[in-house]
Order: sequence, then C-alpha cells, then structure tokens
Amino acid sequence: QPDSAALALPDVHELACFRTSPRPCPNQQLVDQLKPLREWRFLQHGTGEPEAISYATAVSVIIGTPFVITSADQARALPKIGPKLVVKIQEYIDKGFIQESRDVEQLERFKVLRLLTTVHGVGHALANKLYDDGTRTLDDLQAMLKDRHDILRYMRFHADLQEPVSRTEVESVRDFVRLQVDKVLPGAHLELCGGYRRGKATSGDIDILITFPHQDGLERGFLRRLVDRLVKKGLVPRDGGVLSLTEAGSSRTTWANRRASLGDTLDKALVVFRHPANGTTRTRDVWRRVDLVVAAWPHWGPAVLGWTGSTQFERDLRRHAGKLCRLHVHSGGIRDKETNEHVEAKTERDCFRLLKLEWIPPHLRNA
Ligand code: DGT
Ligand code: MG
Repeated sequence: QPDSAALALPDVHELACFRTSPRPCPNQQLVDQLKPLREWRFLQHGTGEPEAISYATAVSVIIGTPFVITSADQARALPKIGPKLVVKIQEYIDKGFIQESRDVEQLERFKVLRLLTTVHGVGHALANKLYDDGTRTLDDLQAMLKDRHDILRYMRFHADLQEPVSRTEVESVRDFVRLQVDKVLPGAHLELCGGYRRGKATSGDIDILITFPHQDGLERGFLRRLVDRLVKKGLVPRDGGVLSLTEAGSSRTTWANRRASLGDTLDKALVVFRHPANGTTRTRDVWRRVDLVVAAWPHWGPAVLGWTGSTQFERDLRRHAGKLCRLHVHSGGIRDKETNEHVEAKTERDCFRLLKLEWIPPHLRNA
C-alpha cells in the first residue's frame, strides 16, 4: 500500500480534532459530489448508525486533506477511505463527477425522505415508514399524521424555517433575544455558536448560548423565565412555538445524579422565534428556529465547544478524549472517567489544553 510519505504529501490524521477543516476546502468539488451519498446514508440509516457514521467520517477526512487529491494512490493513503470510495474518487478525477451521486439525487425515495425529514419531529425511521405507506408530499404527511398535533401545529412555520438564514439576520435575532435576556436578568453574556460561529455564510437555525460571567448558580431557573417572557411578548408563539424545554436540574435533582449522568446537562429550549420585520427590508415577520442554551460559568468552555460543532468534529473530539485522555467530554462539562469528577474549564482554550490538543479556531472546525 502506498503511504503518503512515499508520495511526499503531508499525513492526514484520522481524527478531525487533529486536522484543520476550512470551508471551502481544497477538495470542495469532490466533497460536494459526495454529499448526496452521505445524506442518502443518513436518510436510510439515521445519523447515529455505523453505515452513516463511517461514510461521514470518510468525507470528513477528505474535507481535512490539505492538498488537492489528484490520484487514487493519494486517496488510498488517506485514513478511513475504503476501496469503494477510492473508486468513486478515481471516477471524479477522470470525469469531474460521480454518476452514483447524480443517480441518488434523482431517486424519488431520496427526494421524498429529504423533504419529510425537514419537518421537526420526523426522523429517518418515521420518514421511511411514511414513504413505504405512500407518503410523497407534505400534504400527504399531514393527512397521515392526524394524531400528531405537535407536527400539525408546527407545519404553519415550516416554509419559513426552510429558508437559509444570513449572518446579518442571525445577529439581528441575537440582538432581539439579548434585549429580553437583559429584562429577565441583567449581566448575561450571549454567544452565537453552531455553523454561524464556524463562519458559514448561512445557517439552518440560530444557536444562542447564554451564561452569567463570574457567577455560578445565577443561571438556575433562568431559561424558563426567559421562555415565559418570549411567549408573553409574542416572540415565541404560545401555540406550538416551544418545541422542547429541558432543564438539567429537573430530571436530575441531586448533584450526585447530575454528575453521574452521561448526557447533556445544560438547560435548553428549542423554539420557533418570530423575527420582526421592523428594521429589515422585509414586509412581514418571519419564523426562525432558535436554540437557547444556558450554561454555568465554570463550564462555559465545554458548552461553547460542544455547540460550535461540526457534528463530526465533536464526534472525533469525544473519541480522542475518551481514548487518550480518559476524559468524558460533553457540552455540560468535562469529567474524569475514573473519578467521575467535573474538571473546570471556563474557556474553549482550557478544553483544548485539557485534551492536549493544539488550538483549532472555529472556522477550521467544518469537519
Ligand atoms: P445548521 O444549524 O444546520 O446551519 O448547522 P450547525 O452546524 O449549526 O448544526 P446544529 O445547529 O444542528 O448544531 C450545532 C452544534 O451543536 C452541533 O455541533 C451539534 C450541537 N448540538 C445540536 N443539538 C444539540 C443537543 O441537543 N445537545 C448538544 N449537546 N449539542 C447539540
Ligand atoms: Mg445551527
């Protein structure tokens, strides 16, 4: 097997937290050709399944490859790239496109599953079942899911929520939220995370993290009060605007339980937000998806790190942390796997230091 040393090219690490992943990347056109194939696996198997993850991991390696791939040998020398993918890369090098990718995009099943999963609450499993039962359009979906009142109520926001959100609009929504945050409890710090923080030109939703700097405990109960206020002000519709509200403390009341929990320990509200037209060129208010996440100041670092993404970057980060550092990393904090104790990390840089990683700025985490 050829190795990259023999080809005099830099080694590409198998984990995204050791690579830089810019957008666009040097092999962007190849990556764009592979994206439908990656999505096809997500739609068939779900994002958590090995089939989908291994494909996403391979595409992510290509995103993190710092040179233009010009031969099958170069592709073979990369980690996580299997023989079938090497064949596709060769096809791309020869022809400039990948036929299977074009074919997949034309499949009715692909197009319909893609459409159905744009609806909040419809995952790959339900979408596949609906398709098998004959669902082809959003009208069909609403007819099939007559007893899912959450989904039916949500449909009136759906068209607006499909529009990509520009960076200026993301910032404008943040400013609206900030005004209300200050009314509930002054002194908060807001940070836009997700794709926006990674430099994406447009976002699917708006991820807003909130903390109270140099204070620990002030954030408890804050999110519910904020959401109540947003509803009262008409910025979040009372009827179906709060898609979910989870308070870490409510399900895990004792500190011991909270410490032992593996999942997300942050308070989080997924809402539909009314973005008022005033001050914009629009003539009407529009609906936007906003995730509001509240983190305690001592664990601000892992919260920002966890909500900045990309998903693949987070996945590889957790893998590295668990294997090499014996640490469990999640957006609620970093824990020592042996003692189960939380390790304080106020900033993202603290997290990188704890994980013995070189700093990677957010715009290079588009893995
Ligand atoms: P987008 O919104 O489609 O333009 O792209 P992103 O990259 O902003 O994706 P998004 O908003 O789904 O997620 C942003 C990051 O936050 C991503 O790395 C995963 C993380 N994240 C999303 N949902 C959750 C959650 O429920 N819990 C935790 N801990 N992290 C989440
Ligand atoms: Mg987002």
